[in-house]
Amino acid sequence: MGLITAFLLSCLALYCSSQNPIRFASSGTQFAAENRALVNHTFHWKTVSSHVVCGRDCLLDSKCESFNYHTSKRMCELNDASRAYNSSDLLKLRESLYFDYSSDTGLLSVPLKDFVKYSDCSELYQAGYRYNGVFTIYPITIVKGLQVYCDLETVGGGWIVFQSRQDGSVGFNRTWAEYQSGFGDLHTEFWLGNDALRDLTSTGTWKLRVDIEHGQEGSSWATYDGLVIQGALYTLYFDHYSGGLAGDALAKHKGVPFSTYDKDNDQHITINCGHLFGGGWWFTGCFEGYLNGIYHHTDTVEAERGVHWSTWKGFKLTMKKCSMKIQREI
Ligand SMILES: [Ca+2]
Repeated sequence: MGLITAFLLSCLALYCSSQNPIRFASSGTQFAAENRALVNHTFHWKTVSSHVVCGRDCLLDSKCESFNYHTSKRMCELNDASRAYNSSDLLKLRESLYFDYSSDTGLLSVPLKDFVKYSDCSELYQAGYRYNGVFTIYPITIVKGLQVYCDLETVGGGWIVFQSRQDGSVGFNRTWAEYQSGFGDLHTEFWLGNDALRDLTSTGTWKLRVDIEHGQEGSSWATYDGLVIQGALYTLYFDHYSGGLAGDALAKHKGVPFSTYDKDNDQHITINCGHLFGGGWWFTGCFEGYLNGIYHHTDTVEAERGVHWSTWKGFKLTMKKCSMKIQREI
């Protein structure tokens, strides 16, 4: 254990002054090629906090000759071979680092400008990306690029996630301006932003998928075809509910503008729904489905006071996890 700590500390000390390469005291130096990964030779993988930890694990395993570290997924892959005799297995892969013990490995780094600019997550999926993570996409309507969380693992691959609740770590009772520009952490809980949603759905045809998970009661989903978020009030439009077992809890929200506690566009004359239910949404008077509500760690709540999809589990069971995502229809 002391030995491992010594390895790690010496490594971290050097890492502070130089990101590349990683040097382990008296045990060799690992050289990195950026945006590269060796495929077909992985014998062990796990999530770790950094590529330095991955390097240590490789060093301590006599079978390990090289490793990949996927930065967005924090995934460490140990390989039982290196690129030396397997050059065709060394792929270009954005947001991945490939390390081995050859000092010229760094020459194989691929600059970001050499990558295709993908316009959405389904293009990433088609290009072979299979791990969920944060990517920059370049939609026609957002030329400067947009950082998004791509769901590349759910069936039908390649979804731009625009809403995520996982553990209640981010509050969703926010202002109109915050819902406009987005808030939270793309790696955990967030709202991507109404401006981005409107820009994205202003061209092409989009599918919406809603994933909900209660814990005790299991999980479900719903899909909609022809999603558009439109106009100054980010009005919700879609063609129709197209699948899933969760039921159509957005039926009454079709054609309804967005509201927050500081901008009441809802259909209830006397109540400010955003204020009463603590979150922004396409409130009618007030909701059938509502995934931006107050997060609770309990299984049930006072009716309507949590995160609900009423057509699945009514207004008392509050969701533990949920996400909303869009995909360009081919
Ligand atoms: Ca009102």
